[in-house]
Formats: sequence, C-alpha cells, structure tokens
Amino acid sequence: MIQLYATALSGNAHKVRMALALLDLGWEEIATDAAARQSDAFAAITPMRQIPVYVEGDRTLRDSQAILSYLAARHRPGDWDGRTAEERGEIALWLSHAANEVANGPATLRLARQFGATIAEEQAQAVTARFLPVIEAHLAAHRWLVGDRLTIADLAASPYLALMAEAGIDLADWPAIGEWTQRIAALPGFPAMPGWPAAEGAQ
Ligand SMILES: N[C@@H](CCC(=O)N[C@@H](CS)C(=O)NCC(=O)O)C(=O)O
Repeated sequence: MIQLYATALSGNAHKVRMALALLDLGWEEIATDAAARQSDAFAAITPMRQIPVYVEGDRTLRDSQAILSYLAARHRPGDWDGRTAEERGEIALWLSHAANEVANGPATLRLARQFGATIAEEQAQAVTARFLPVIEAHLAAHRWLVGDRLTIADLAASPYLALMAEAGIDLADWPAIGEWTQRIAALPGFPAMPGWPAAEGAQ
C-alpha cells in the first residue's frame, strides 16, 4: 500500500494526492503536522523533514516534483511526462517554475496570510508580479500547460495558483489561470482541496 505523508492544507502534498487519485491508485495518508515533522521518526524518513513524502514498499521519495515525475514514468509514460523531446523540455520548465516562482511567490504569500509565517514580503510580491503575467498569457493561448492534455506540469503548477485567494490575490484578475484551475478541478476523480474553487461549468 502506498503511503503519503501529508497534511490537508499543503499544496505540495495535494500535487501528489491529485496524481494518485487521477491514476486511481489506492493510498494511505499519514497526517504529518509541524510537530510530527520535527520528530526523529520523520527525520529518519526524510532528512529534509518536509512533506510530501511517498513510500511504497522499500522505496521512499520526497519532493512533489520528483514524486510526480516518478508516478508519470511508472503509470503514464510518454503521456503525463511528455510525448516528444520538446514536450519533455516544456514540462521540465513548468516543474522548475512550480519549485521556484510558484513556491517563492504565491505559495510564500499564502504561508504568511494563512499560517502567520514571517516572510520576505517584498521579494515574494516581486516574484509573483513577474511570474503571474507569464503563465496567464500562456494559459490564455493554451488549455493545458504542455500539449493538448493534462501532464504533470499542470499538477505541479496548479495548487498554489488555485489557492491564490488565500495569498491575498484576486483570482478574478487572472481569468485564464482561474479557468485552468477549474478545468483541473473538473477532471473525473479530482480530489477536493479546501480553498480550491469548485469547478463551475469548466471547459
Ligand atoms: N520542494 C518541496 C517543498 C516541500 C515543502 O515546502 N513542504 C512544506 C509543506 S507544503 C513543509 O514541509 N514545510 C515544513 C518545513 O519546510 O519545515 C516539494 O515540492 O515537495
């Protein structure tokens, strides 16, 4: 049985939860709050003491982008991880944006607004202001980040953008991003996440 160390409100954990649900794989969730992440038991599972962590038998993998890449290679090879060299390059680009601009921009602003974290506010605002117009323009011209279908690029980049209201950003100002997050939420098997706007007639 797959085990996923996670919390309900972690966007990084939700990336993996979405993949597991859309792949229709069974998994057990191990709630790992801030206190649990400081335990020696958790440090033995991951030296980074961060969620998500994916465990399957004797295989342990951390980092949401890495876990998505593994799940795609294992269960949707040549589809979720790209059909061509060009697609694979584009997917790597959006995984990188997910781990950099999305994490250091909207996700960091949400950490402060939602969980009271101390952040470098000006820097997070600047990263956000640089990145959002880039992905908005891309999604105004494309239904999915890469190719004509869902890939792990969409799974990696979407949670913290869907949750932007919790970061103090009005999703109405970013209509193409909003429609894309609703399109993802309308996928059969999509697991709900608190704060992710429900799909309303998404196309
Ligand atoms: N690059 C990692 C980042 C994971 C991460 O930042 N996880 C957060 C929860 S969303 C965490 O565990 N934070 C606690 C900490 O950093 O000590 C990933 O994409 O999985």
